[in-house]
Amino acid sequence: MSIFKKALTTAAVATALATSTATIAQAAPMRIAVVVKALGIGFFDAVHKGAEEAAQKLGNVKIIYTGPTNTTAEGQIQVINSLIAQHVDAIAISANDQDALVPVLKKAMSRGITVISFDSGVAKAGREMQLDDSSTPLIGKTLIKLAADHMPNGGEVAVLSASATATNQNAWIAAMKGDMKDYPKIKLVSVVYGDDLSDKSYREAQGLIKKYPDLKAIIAPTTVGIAAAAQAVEDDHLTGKVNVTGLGLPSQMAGHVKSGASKSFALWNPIDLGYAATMISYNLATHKAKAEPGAKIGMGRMGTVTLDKNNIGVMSDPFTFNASNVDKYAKMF
Ligand code: RAM
Repeated sequence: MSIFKKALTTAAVATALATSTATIAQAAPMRIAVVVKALGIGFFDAVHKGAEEAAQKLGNVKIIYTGPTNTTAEGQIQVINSLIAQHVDAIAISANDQDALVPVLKKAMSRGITVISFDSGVAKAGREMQLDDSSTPLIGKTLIKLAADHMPNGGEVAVLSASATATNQNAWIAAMKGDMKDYPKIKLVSVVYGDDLSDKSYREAQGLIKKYPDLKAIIAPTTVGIAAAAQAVEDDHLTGKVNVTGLGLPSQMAGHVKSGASKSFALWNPIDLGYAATMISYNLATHKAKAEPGAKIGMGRMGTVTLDKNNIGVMSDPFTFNASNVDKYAKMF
């Protein structure tokens, strides 16, 4: 009897152990690292919000939101090495340099980590796919049109960008330059870089204002740059003379639209971007989808993204904000 009892107990213990091991295996969350250009940028805080929303929806997914303190490739390389050491399941990165990150991201992929870039892309060899915020030609057209709409007689414009190696800003500026043929009366006098740092962007904007007294518009295709430039225009009492436009966050630009420093600007929804990048990372890491030309990859409530021959897909169109709608969106991002 006692032997029988013991046998039962052993079986019960074995079952309990097997169950708890299964529970533990199932309970380990998938870790998706969202690596941004730098911490402290409002745009990426909104991306983070969307990533958390996707993780909640998926369940059993943990977001590691991280990035360097400055928008440098060196800083991102350090961050990625640490994520490799932690054996994360996936990395979704907005790159400070499309080439410099390739070796370390190749290393990540060789260790079985899913790697995608979003927003600011990595060269093909360093990622499985790239999720563009919006179509590059469309952003180029939008940027110059935003300025031109308020320059009936043409004149001088300057660009205040993020870092000189940012893949996304460089592509948008190149597209915009191509579209300037449709605006023969508008002259691009300078392109300067504020590195997505508020104080540097502010100083660069002041430098442009000083150097080009006839400047009609500053086009800043960066949320940090556009807000800093609008502040510089207000502080220098040039509202109405220099129009600040480009890509901005409604929450940071509403006051500048009210002051008149910015007539209008554009952006896509950065919360959707973080959500979509997380959904894609999950689908690739769980092998529910494969990044290859022509593939349609699920993005949850955002539908699917179709990859081109370079494994690049586009999320959505940019949207224009002005005095009529900025307050509504300022509450969101
Ligand atoms: C900044 C960043 C980001 C860019 C936006 C528009 O927040 O440079 O990469 O997409 O601006």
